[in-house]
Amino acid sequence: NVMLSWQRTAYHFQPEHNWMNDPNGPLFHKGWYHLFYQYNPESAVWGKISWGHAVSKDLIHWLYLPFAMVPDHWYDINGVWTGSATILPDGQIVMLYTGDTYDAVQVQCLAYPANLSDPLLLDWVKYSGNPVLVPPPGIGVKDFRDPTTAWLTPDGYKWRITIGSKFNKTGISLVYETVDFKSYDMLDGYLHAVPGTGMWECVDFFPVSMTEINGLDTSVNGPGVKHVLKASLDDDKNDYFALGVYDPFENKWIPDDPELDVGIGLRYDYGKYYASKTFYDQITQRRILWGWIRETDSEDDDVLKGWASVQSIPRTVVFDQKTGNNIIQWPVSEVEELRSESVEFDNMKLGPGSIVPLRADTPSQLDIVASFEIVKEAFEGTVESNVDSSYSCPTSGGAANRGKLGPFGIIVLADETLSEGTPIYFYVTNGANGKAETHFCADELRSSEASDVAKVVYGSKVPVLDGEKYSLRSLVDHSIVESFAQGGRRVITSRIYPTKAINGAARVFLFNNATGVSVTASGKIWNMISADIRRFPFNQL
Ligand code: DQQ
Repeated sequence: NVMLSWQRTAYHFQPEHNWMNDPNGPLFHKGWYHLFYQYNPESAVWGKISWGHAVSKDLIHWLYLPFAMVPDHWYDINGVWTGSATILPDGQIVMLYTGDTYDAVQVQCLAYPANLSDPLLLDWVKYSGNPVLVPPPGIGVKDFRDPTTAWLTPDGYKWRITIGSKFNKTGISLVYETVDFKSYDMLDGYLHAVPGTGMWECVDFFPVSMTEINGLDTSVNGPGVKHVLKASLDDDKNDYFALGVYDPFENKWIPDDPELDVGIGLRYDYGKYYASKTFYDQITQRRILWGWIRETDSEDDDVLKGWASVQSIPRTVVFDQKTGNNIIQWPVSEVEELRSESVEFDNMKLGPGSIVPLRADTPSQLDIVASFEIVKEAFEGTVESNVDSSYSCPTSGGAANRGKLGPFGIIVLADETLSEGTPIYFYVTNGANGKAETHFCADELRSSEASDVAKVVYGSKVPVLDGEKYSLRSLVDHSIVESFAQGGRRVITSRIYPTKAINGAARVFLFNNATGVSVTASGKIWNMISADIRRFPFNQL
């Protein structure tokens, strides 16, 4: 449908047609990054899922390959669901995934590449003894899915995986041990359980270094290492994580802060982002995160436009050494290959209520970095105008709601008259204890003149440390805006549907809608060229 074609992204990964959901089994092999993904070849809505497959040299330009796996056995005939890759020390690749059986039971299955010397890993073999795991007693047959990448036990010989489930309303992660990935023992207890969080989908479990900036292989543990446990909550469709310590002898992961436990504490992303999965890139020593950006329009519109969903720009994940209780997510540096001409702004003064247009040649494809400062004295005597220490982005009314110290930020994918636009901004309040608190928000209330799309305000509090400016980065790509605050301490992905602010008609602005302070803005805005994403040229080989 030509009418909706501008919504297609220029440098985010998406298939040519039809429905995509979770990223699956990401890995690096013989010079290529591999991305598999939940894909319905039949239509633009979820259905009988196959594994789509694409490869890239740089995580940005992609070549579509034939499906890696399709539903063709009794144990996955209703869908080849989400799974993860493990690269063994001898270079073998093991893929574990969930099969939805002919009678809708969730089972775990093993697959491996037919030919490891093929850099494209075109052919996948399903193990003849599949399924390798069925739901254990006491676990619902529809509550047992999405095996993780395996990690080695301290003896260096056995492997473990975890699989999300639930018991009544408690979200749990079951742990299995194996030597050959064909037969498994279930360990007693759970890796972790959190009451009230419901079914845990797409659990991810990986170490982060507290002292180094590189990522860690999934099996690393020891002093100076924390473990991230992530669950995708089926009940509210968000990815929650927590930092903690993994004790492999007790088979337990303990959160650092029980009040920030999995499912009740921090999220990877405060916008539309789900079913994410990391992998360890052994070449560049990065832990890289993929996530599914869901649609927020109607299924009818998805069918009309012929496709649904996009993958996020892959992000590196590291421990936030400065706060000690966060992670830092940042777009992989390869995305910067797409930066072309730029415009800089330096110490631009924005008085209360000001809006300043920025020049851009490709205003729907941008990489924007901006930092803001407000005068320190402004924090004093603000209590009356910011009494609302309970400010929160989602209930705030958005960027039109003025306070003494905010909002200020950028407006992207706006049209000339600002009848459409998506403000990404900071809003500073005096917290209950008299200390300043900063909120990072993305306001979709006027992101589209279409009527049947979600229009909400996303966001959360973000720690701003002494000496830090308010800083943001937004990757703008037609109908996706991925925004990072404070160097990646908070992330908000917006899936929006502009009807006027499209292609060259889009505009970008700096704004300060605070009533009581001026802010100064500095930054840079790059036009982004399109990524090359197309079918693998087999006919040219
Ligand atoms: N999507 C897959 C499941 C997973 C869910 C099915 C999460 O394996 O739990 O398409 O989006």
